[in-house]
Amino acid sequence: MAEIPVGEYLFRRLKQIGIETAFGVPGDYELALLNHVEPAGVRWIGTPNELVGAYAADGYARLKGAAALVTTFGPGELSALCGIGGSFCEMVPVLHIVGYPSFAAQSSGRILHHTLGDKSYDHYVRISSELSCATTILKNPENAIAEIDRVLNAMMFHSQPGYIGITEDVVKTMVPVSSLNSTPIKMTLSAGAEDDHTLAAIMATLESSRNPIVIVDGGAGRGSWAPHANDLIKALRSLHFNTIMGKGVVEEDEPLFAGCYAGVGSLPQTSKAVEDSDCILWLGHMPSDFNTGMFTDQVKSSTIIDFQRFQITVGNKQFQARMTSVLPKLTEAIKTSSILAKRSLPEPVAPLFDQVLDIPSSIITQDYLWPRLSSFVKPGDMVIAETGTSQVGAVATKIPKGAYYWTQAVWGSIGYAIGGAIGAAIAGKELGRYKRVIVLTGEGSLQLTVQAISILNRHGVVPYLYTVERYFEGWDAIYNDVPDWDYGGLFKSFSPEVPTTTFKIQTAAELDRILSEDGFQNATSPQCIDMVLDKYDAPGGLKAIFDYKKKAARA
Ligand SMILES: Cc1ncc(C[n+]2csc(CCOP(=O)(O)OP(=O)(O)O)c2C)c(N)n1
Repeated sequence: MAEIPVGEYLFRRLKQIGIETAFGVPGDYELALLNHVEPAGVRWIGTPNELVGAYAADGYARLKGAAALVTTFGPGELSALCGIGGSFCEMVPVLHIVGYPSFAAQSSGRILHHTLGDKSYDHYVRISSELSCATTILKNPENAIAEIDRVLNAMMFHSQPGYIGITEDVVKTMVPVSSLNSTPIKMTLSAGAEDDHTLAAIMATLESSRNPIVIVDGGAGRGSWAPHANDLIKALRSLHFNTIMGKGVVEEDEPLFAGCYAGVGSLPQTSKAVEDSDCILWLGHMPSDFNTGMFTDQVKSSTIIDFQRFQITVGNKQFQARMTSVLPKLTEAIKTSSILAKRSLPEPVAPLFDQVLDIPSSIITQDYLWPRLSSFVKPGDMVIAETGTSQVGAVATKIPKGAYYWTQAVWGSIGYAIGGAIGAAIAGKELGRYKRVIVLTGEGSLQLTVQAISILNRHGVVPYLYTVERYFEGWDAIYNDVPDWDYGGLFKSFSPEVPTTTFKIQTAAELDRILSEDGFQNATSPQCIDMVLDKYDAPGGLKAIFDYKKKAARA
């Protein structure tokens, strides 16, 4: 009977579910495991630290459906946890694999490095259990395969991180190679118990509604249901919207796309159309602060049909139904409904993108910047917007069909964008679908994980746009000051072997010129735009939210 080591089994299992690259940082407890990465046909990409590795894994999983991060026991794994927390709350399946000291060492009664000095080895898995849908430490070679498969199945089922701790000795234990083929990891959700009842309830509500709309949000992950969202929208022929978190799931160059809904942070015509609707098909509804214009949304809950991964709520009735299986059935039911077929098309609502832009005479304004990027972003681009100004501003940047956009709207951890871009760049290449990587970030955020540039520079074109934002509080406070860095110098020194170009610009005319140049648009080496904006400026949506909040506080 042919056999392979458990370590190789693990990485070959990952390859079977589409993971072709593993990210991480080596450590001595993990080296025995890392020897099995390449023999399993998986590529290793080392990252400058574990936090960047976790962000990279998250970016990779968003495109490829799952990712792996490998760290060492204690300091290594704990350094990754901010990234894993983001993957947990935003429903991104990342497998966190941690190399543990051997059982012989653990039972020696000596104090080992990377422990808390108390000869105890289960503190860290307990911490990680709060951020994972399933955890295991492989202790017994007899059930190592079953445990690996249990965690992987849970990770794909819940679309959240899993954790596998693996000791240096178990890594080497031999297992039958045939186990790889006996029971495949389940990659899709089966139908829910009440899918048919749910469909009937949705259709009854839809057919009796006057002006149904669709809002595509991000609260239910994306991987499994997003491919069905465009079909639904095309069949229903209603106005459709996205949210800050859901931006990028469906095409924005459709005539019935009507903007991003974020409470008072939306365009007036967008919020009116949403708030006047009597039936909202809300895919992955996530009513979090950043996603609702700081809770300034004004939608009657009775109008919402709320689609989540494991349940759908119609009116006040919650069904045990699976969004993934209900959406395609709903599309078919809409196509064959004679009542819906009689409906005329709604009046389009302008989502802001198509305005003619006057170039401001001097400084780059936020009102100019974000819509101007629309004509720069092309099909085949990956665009990531950092938490903060970029995330809110990018609402006014059109994402065309064939481009991939995302942002971390709930977790909101600064420094994520540049790390997430690494994973996306690798995944985009593996998929053969994406080419340029566009990172929209602020300088405070960039400074948090700036070493990521050294990895990213090897993987495509990267404009960085940076701003300073102090709209929330403390307009002149020292805590809002960020040290001045020479980004061009950094960009070069992080990867001396790659030619890089940095533009330091202050005016809208300069920005317009650079974005229009063929050489910039089709660059084959990394590009960085280091951009100065007015200290007190902010995207229109952000201004509207904070003006509204200030007025409400005074009332
Ligand atoms: C890991 C982490 N630390 C701190 C914060 C709090 N925080 C939110 S925005 C921000 C400043 C970001 O600066 P910059 O990137 O320049 O933001 P921009 O002006 O572009 O909004 C900070 C520190 C956070 N969200 N995440």
